[in-house]
Amino acid sequence: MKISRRTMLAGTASVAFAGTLKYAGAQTAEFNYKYANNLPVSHPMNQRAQEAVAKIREETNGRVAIQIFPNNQLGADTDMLNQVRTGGVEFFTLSPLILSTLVPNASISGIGFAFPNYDAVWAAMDGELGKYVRGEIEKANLVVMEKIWDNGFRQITSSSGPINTADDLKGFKIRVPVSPLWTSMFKAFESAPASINFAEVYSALQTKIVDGQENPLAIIATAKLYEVQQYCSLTNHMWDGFWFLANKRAWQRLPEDLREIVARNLNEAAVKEREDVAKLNASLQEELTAKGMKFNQPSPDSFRAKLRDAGFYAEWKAKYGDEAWAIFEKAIAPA
Ligand code: X2X
Repeated sequence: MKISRRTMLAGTASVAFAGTLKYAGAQTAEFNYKYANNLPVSHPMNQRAQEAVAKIREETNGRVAIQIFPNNQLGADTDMLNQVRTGGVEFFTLSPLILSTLVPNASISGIGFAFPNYDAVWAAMDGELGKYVRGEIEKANLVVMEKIWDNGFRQITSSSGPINTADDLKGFKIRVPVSPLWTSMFKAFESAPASINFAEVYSALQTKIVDGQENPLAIIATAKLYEVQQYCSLTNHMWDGFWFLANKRAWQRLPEDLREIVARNLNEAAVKEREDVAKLNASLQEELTAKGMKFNQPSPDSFRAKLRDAGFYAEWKAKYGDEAWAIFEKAIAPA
């Protein structure tokens, strides 16, 4: 590739905008696509995406250039979902639960306490349950990559004290992402959930609009939520991931051979990212403790009982319908 002064300058400007993500010379590529997401640059999702984007550029001989816009630079999740639908951005990663604002049954993988561990998660999401959800996403005219990326098992943080049992969640002012399933779950716990996009979470915690939030350790660490939250309760109350979505027209503009290169590299990156996040979640408790967080490990029993007694599972079974629920139950059945 010939590097002109113009491409060099364009590259420099992009670097300044995208934090530490490298980006070189969009002008020379045939397909200049944007990938937007809500996570800090240091999160494994952005690190592995950056590797994938470099490989895609190389393997397509520079024909496909994907620029990453991390950290809500192009808007909050609900805005970015609109953008990927209209083509304002070509790629976007989103939690299945937030995606359910467009594809109602996409949230089924986030039902409380569904998966006992990662083996069960990947068997389901790389298997029939994931296939079912991807079918639903495609019906909404979005393209979705086969491998879902990991967000992780979610833990509750607070500035007011540890959560030991379901009773401690009563009246608790907690931020939840914008999704009916999240709101419903914390209403079942009799908390006071507030729907807030991730773009606003740090400031909502800092200004005490809410007392707590829930996220996997990798996000608590990379988004520096430990600066504004003192307690972390390892509730593991749900698993969450990120579907890698593409705008359909933009995807179809790519010739078949380029689509194969893009999809293969993104899916390979997803599998590596899963390993990174699992490792991080195993090591981060120590690191976050050193930063001043206080951890506790509650038993899941009172939380599960509360959800059951509140009719949470029955309500969502009725909402998803018998077909989806049957696939879900099969996917979470002990092997
Ligand atoms: O918004 C959140 O909490 C996050 C970052 O975990 C999601 O994308 C669902």
